[in-house]
Amino acid sequence: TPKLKHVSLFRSPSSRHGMAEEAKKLAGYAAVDNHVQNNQVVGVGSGSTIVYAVDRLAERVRQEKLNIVCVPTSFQARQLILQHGLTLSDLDRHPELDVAIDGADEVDAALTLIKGGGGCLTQEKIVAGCAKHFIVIADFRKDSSVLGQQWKKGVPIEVIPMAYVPVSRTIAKRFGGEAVLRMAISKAGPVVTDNSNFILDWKFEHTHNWKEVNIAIKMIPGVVETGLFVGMAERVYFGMEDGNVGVR
Ligand code: ABF
Repeated sequence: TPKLKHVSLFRSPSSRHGMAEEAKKLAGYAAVDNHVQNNQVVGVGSGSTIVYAVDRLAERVRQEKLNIVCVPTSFQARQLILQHGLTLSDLDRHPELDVAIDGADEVDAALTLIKGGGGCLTQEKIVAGCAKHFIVIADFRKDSSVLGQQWKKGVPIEVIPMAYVPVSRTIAKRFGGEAVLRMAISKAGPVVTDNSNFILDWKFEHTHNWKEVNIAIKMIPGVVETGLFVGMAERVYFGMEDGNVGVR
């Protein structure tokens, strides 16, 4: 049999993808090191960047014997907390959090965020809203002066399933662009959130007053939550391509 040539499934660490992974780690570690202390209740976000933050949190809990309680923002976050042997709680027992740490899809100059690319926006916003400090972690690809420059998939909006058509039509009519039902990768059906709802991705055509649009969209009957996080993030850590951490 001819010897198979070794083909790596992973891209080299010098690729943009490899750099982004390093950058996520830098951001996650910085947030945990700068904002988590003993005896705190910590909100745990969702996505791939938060995985590094939870790694670091678990490491510190072990090494420094910290007493930390974690509140998840999704099923994924819950699994991460359990897999790392951290203490799992919820908002019934811990409605006030010291800090919440989460990723984002895009961050603008005013710290307005688009979140929900992973579909967990509603629980993420609830947990962030219960935290004294909401800290965001991201790699350099999420850094933007104006929303829409980096993240091209639009603003995720969680909707009650029976309302997705009227909500989509209302958004397009009032704010322009189009709000498209997010389908599962298999295309067999729509993405269903942890709350058993659907997601519309609103592909906006131009920049808006995000504070006003966020409120206006939330008032449309059938909308559960938007992925616009306005005035919530206190600090954002960006892992940079050069190995540094940028803070905004
Ligand atoms: C969550 O995960 C989301 O709000 C956002 O959509 C996403 C960011 O994921 P990643 O860290 O993988 O880019 O925080």
